[in-house]
Amino acid sequence: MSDVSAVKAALKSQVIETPSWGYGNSGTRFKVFAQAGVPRDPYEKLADAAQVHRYTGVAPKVSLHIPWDRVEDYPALTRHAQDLGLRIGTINSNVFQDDDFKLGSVTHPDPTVRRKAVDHLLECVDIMDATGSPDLKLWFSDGTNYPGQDSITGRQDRLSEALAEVYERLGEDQRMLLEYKLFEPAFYTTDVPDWGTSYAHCLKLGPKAKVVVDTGHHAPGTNIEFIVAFLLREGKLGAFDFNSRFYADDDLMAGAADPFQLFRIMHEVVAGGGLEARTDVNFMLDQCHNIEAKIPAVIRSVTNVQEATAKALLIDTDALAAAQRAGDVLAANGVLMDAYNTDVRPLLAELREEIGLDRDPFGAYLASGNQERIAVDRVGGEQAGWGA
Ligand code: AOS
Ligand code: ZN
Ligand code: ZN
Repeated sequence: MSDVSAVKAALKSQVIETPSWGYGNSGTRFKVFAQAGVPRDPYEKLADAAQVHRYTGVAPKVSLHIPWDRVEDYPALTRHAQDLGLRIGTINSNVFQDDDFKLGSVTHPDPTVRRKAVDHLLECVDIMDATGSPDLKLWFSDGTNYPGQDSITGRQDRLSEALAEVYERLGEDQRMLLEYKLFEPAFYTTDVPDWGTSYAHCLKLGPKAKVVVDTGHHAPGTNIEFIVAFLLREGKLGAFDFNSRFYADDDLMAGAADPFQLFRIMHEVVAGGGLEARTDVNFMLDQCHNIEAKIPAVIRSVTNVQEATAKALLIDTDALAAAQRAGDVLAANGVLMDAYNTDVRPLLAELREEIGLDRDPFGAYLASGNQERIAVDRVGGEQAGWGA
């Protein structure tokens, strides 16, 4: 696509969903560094997300996490979101922070523990009904640490049974997003370790079950864009959890470690129709900001995703197709690199101006005084949940 107005229209319609836990304190298992002004409850997390949306214009959805964002009154939380110009996005389930889940949740050998886990997932669907959330995200930390610890096949059977029960509970317009992760916290087997496992379960479940690609959840060197292209072609790419990694599941800002990879991913997204409403791909961030200021870090992540998207949209697809048909390897690669090497910041600045925003969301936020205000107003902000 090289028509600038079409590029801008596509960029304006892209929605990037931000995670509630990205606004709270977080850390590693070694230390959680508390920051001044972090939200004290889910209401304040939404207020921070509203700041990101206010300056970027493309982040009106917020992922919640249960129980970290558990409240008494979900309709009230939903109204609060609406008042801030937001909507509640994905509901993230948590079956990994309870002592009962030491040996697994939905794959646990004991049926009473499995029941508890499935009940939590069903509760998350109830919350979706109350908040109008379209997606339930499932990430299972389930797995084993030692050969022989449990039956790999038996655990797949239990997983399948649990997923089927939750799938049945989904409403007409609700989806289930199944995330995979190579390892951690389980170090020998993980029950949903890769896209193939997630895809196979989703395929069996039906059209409302889709795969989530968390960019930090692969072995080093994995070609993530291939996975993206494959899943999109099969109609099974439900969402991204964008973040950056240097080593494992680092959860650093999207586009910080390897902007070229993010561009390659977005190229496959654009080529496969993933920006079109019909494919319903949810562009979420899944990050924690351990040492950097949180709201500006989320703003930067959003603009990094936008920049990668803009570059992907600028690819001269006619020239690319011609070079590919002619078998001209260098020309084809050159077309891609031309787009990647384009400075899209002026285009994005122009686009923001067109919708009444500051050209520089990061600078405008820093100049707004919000950061200083929340540092004074909020005392005793809470931990996001990670490292808790
Ligand atoms: C865990 O490693 C995952 O990336 C999940 O997406 C997790 O559910 C999320 O970070 C919040 O719970
Ligand atoms: Zn994730
Ligand atoms: Zn992760």
